[in-house]
Amino acid sequence: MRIDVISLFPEFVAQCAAFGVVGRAGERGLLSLHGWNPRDYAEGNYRRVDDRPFGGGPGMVMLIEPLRASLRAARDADPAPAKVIYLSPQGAPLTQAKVRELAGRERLILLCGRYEGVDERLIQAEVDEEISIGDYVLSGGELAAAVVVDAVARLREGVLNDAESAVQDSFEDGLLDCPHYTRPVEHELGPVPGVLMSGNHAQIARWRRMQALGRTWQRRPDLLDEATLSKADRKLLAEFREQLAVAAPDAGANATVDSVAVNPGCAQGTRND
Ligand code: 4FV
Repeated sequence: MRIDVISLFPEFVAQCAAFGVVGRAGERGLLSLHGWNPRDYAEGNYRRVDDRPFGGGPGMVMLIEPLRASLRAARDADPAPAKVIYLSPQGAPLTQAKVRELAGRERLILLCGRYEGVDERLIQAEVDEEISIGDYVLSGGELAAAVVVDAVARLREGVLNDAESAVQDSFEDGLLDCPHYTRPVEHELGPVPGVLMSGNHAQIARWRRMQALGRTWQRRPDLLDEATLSKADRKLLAEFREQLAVAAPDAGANATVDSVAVNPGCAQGTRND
């Protein structure tokens, strides 16, 4: 996969993508990242890339031509067609589903704004899609571009080794992830849920699914409305809620009863007994 980044600080995204599985993907040629700086295409001895907003108001706006020229150079750098994504708070929220869609493409061009943003005429003429990583204002689109590069790269074939890809990531099926435990089994902070030490993989999968459903219900009910739950899922969620009601009768949905308490068969039994 090839990703071109249009940015006044192209090394920013390159640095972010130089570590861990994404860094390894680059070394193994599974991902090629290329930066293009609009200032390299700016005219005049000041090489302006921004100017004051028409209509007045604070801040500056990025000029059309330096961006257009750097976009053209990025497009011409590889014959494969590229989807141009502009990262901005006005974009559609980035979701795992969108990440999966983008990971299916051979080329992306990520346009990073700075200042107040980019001249709207450039967006209308050159941008295929606007994406936001969240309802807050960053000082530049680079961090958002780095998020896209990381989330997309890890879904590319061969980037995650089996162990890594086996992990059922959050949101893969629209639910939050279940809790995770590792050594030591006993710790002053509490035991590991017994079911995880049982070796009974069916029971473990059931427990993890119940936890994913329960935590999504507790923390992100909006996701539950989106998710398609099977009959078995609804039964598991009902069981989670019953156990929660037993474990913390007066605590209601937002009870942060740790998963041990809502799990019969916990090594030490429930903390509340
Ligand atoms: C942003 C976001 C974001 C807005 C003005 C860059 C900044 C500045 N991008 N998701 N949230 N961009 O805050 O993607 O130009």
